[in-house]
Amino acid sequence: MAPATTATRFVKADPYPWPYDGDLRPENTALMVIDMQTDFCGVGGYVDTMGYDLSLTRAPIAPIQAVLRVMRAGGFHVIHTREGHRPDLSDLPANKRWRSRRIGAGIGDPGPRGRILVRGEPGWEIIPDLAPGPGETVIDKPGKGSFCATDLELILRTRGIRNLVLTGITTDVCVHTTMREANDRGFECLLLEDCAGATDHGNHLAAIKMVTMQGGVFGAVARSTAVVDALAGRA
Ligand code: C5J
Repeated sequence: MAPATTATRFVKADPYPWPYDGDLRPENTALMVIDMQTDFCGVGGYVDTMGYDLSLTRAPIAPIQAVLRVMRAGGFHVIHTREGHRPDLSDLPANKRWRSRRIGAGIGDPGPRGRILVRGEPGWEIIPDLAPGPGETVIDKPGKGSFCATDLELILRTRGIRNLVLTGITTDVCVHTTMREANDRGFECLLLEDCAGATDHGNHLAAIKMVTMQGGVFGAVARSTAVVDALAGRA
């Protein structure tokens, strides 16, 4: 619950004003920017090599920039993630590599932006438009979820972060997996629909809808402007 002396603050969201108890403060809330890497939204990266439409995974860049601006200015925590594997591929499951090779974009194999989804390669870098700022946390993850085989939960608990505003790509894979993992751990999650994108627009829409079922089974969904308005006191 919000401390007795603190006014409540909500973001206009579906299916409930978020967060559930109005305890929205810079101290307890983080913006998560998931996998905005060249491999997922840049020319010559993993998604491009698979032949998917980059405009879908690039669409969230400008809305994320707007949310980053207001949340940075408000003193909120910002956490970036990067999906990628060790150069020796010791953390790459054989089935994940096999599946990626089937579609012509083998993880660990050379591509136009270096070895696909390998840490330290140009394609693995976060795009310059959304580069992490000084002091912002960067989580390197070998899987789709941001909690699997990372220290993310330890960092969140240590800093007293309870609310997560989720953005990034792809909506139906890494963003959704992270939201589900976070929700099961008791974090209060908000997915910003225009700040996320998938390699298939139907999957993006389905992933958004899934969140809103059962009274908000994984949390709530809002648009970036709702966060901007709430933080400006216009909600
Ligand atoms: C995928 C991700 N789609 N960041 N990764 O393989 O969603």
